[in-house]
Amino acid sequence: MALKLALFIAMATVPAIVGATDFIVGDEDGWKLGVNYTEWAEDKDFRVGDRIVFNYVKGKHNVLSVSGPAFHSCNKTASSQLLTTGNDKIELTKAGRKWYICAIGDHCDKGMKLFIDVDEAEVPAPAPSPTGGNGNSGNSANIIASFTCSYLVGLAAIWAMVIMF
Ligand SMILES: [Cu+2]
Repeated sequence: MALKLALFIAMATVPAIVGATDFIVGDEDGWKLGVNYTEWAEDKDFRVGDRIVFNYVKGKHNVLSVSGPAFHSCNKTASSQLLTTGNDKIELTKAGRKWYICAIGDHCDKGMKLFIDVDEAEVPAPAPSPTGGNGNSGNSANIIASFTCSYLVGLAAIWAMVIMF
C-alpha cells in the first residue's frame, strides 16, 4: 500500500519537474507583419517538450518550417508541410535549431521569420543561493522557487521509493 502510494506520488510529480511551456509567438501581437521575432525569441528558453504557437488570421499568413539557408534567403520551396489553421501548435521534439517563415507574398522578406534554438529538456537547476537575491527579479525568482519546490517533492518521492525497495 505504501509502495503504491509512493509510486503514485512519483508519477504525479514527474510532469511537474519537466514543466513544458507553450510559447505564443509574438505574445499578444501573434504572427504578423511588423513584429521583430528575433527580438521576441532572444530572451526565451526553448526546451524539448515545449510548444510554440502561431496565432494569426487564417488566410492572411501561414507557417512553414524551413532549413537555415532557406530561412536566410526566404526560400519558400521547403519540403515540410505548410501550416495554415491560424492557431498552429508545433511541439518541439528535438534539440537544435529551428527556422519558420511565413510563405505568403514577401512577408518573410519583411521580417515574418522566426529562428529558435531548442535545448534539451530542463535539467533542474541548483537552488538559488539565499544571499544572491538582488530583489529586482521577483517574477523569475518565484518561478525558480516553485520549480525547485516541485523538484524537491519529486526527489523525496523517488527517494521514498528507493527506501521501500
Ligand atoms: Cu505572413
